[in-house]
Amino acid sequence: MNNKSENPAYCGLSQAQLDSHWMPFTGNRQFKQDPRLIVEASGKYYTDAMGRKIFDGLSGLWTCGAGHSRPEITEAIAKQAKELDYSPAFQFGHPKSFELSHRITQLMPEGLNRVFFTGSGSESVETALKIARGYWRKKGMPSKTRFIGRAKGYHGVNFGGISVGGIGANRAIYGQGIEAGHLPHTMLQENKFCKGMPTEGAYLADELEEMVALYDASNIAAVIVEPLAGSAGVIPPPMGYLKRLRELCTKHNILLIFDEVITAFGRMGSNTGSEEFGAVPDIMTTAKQLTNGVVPMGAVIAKQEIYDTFMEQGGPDYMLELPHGYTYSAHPVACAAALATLDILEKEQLPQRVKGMSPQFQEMLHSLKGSKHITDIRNYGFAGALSIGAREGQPAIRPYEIAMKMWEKGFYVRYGGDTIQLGLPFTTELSEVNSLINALGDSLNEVD
Ligand code: PXG
Repeated sequence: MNNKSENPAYCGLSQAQLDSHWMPFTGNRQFKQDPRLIVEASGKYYTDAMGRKIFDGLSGLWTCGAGHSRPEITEAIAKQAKELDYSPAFQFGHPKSFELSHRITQLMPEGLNRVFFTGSGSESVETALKIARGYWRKKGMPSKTRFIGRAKGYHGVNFGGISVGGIGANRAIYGQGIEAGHLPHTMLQENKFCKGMPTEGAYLADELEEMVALYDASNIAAVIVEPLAGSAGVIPPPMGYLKRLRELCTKHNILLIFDEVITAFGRMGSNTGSEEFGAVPDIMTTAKQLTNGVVPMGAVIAKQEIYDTFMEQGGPDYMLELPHGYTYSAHPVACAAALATLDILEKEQLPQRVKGMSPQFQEMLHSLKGSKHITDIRNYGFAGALSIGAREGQPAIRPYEIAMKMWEKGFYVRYGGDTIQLGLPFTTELSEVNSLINALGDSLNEVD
């Protein structure tokens, strides 16, 4: 069919309409020649423009673990929009944000009990970095401004986030960021095909001592890491690594920030990665699963001592203690979506379900070892990734080709860099894992 507007794959869109949207993290030129349009979602499945059902193998973008179009959430949103569609975020409040913040603190490791709302993961990261710098000023240590991130880390796309982030392609064209150093990543050769947490690599946390020797702790505000690195391709922490980082941060009086935008609210089989891996940060960043992806929202959770420091050093009561916030911080509709999401996670015991089923997911995923092109497999909870060997001269093309084969077979998986990533919906059945893994095996074979 030559006329695009008559081709059902285009949903009646003209080329001009397609061209007008500059899509995020997308090969725009390629997409607009052959768009992959999704028109509906329900439970664990999408419907594409051609009416095909497609299994959601990444829960949206790690967002929709409880499944799509949950009536509990959509009804809560509709009710909230009718009752109070928006309320000013600054100097006024609405009851649901307080209900939600208190609810979130109950899911947090002990001591993290002050919640600041944002509109996304990137905003959560910027907020956490600003709180960290502001905190040291309030403490009378204004030289503590540098951040330490980690190679392969992903902390969103704002300037602070890409500066502490360790994915070169996301930084390369943007020039100078903020002062940051980077710990080495933890993907060791000897940990290839490791199931769950690798045993080797805790010593890599000791590199922080080198950074302290180089920059001096008096100049370092915080260390920020993902407990499990998501975007770089599901890199679980080596056993003992996060505890060691915690000890070193405490020893040197450096704040520890866990970026749990992917790991919080169930995906690891616990409420948080912190709980699952047994190390407690000073500040945690979250987003994504908080509202099941239905309305944009993030939350930054800080230790009370950090909050108290801002309050004590805040001057007269009418003064702002933290000159920071977003028009959409604690948006009432987002709060309603989050409360309904947390109800579902709790009622259906979804983190526990993930924990119970993750050994089977692990075994099925690792059954792909030995398949064509696979150079590594990693997993934890309901997160998994395959590393794909590069075709000579065309480094990133094979994961794309594999993901497109999967799409043709009725499975959405994420491709990026040299990886294929899986983030199963929390309600996935074993039979669905089985079909997904079989389709992956076939797709790997079909690609040169
Ligand atoms: N921190 C972490 C750890 C993330 O994973 C962000 C911050 C930024 O969140 P926002 O809401 O600003 O996008 C993220 C986002 C992938 C993938 O394929 C991961 C993310 C986003 C899109 C795709 O792994 N993570």
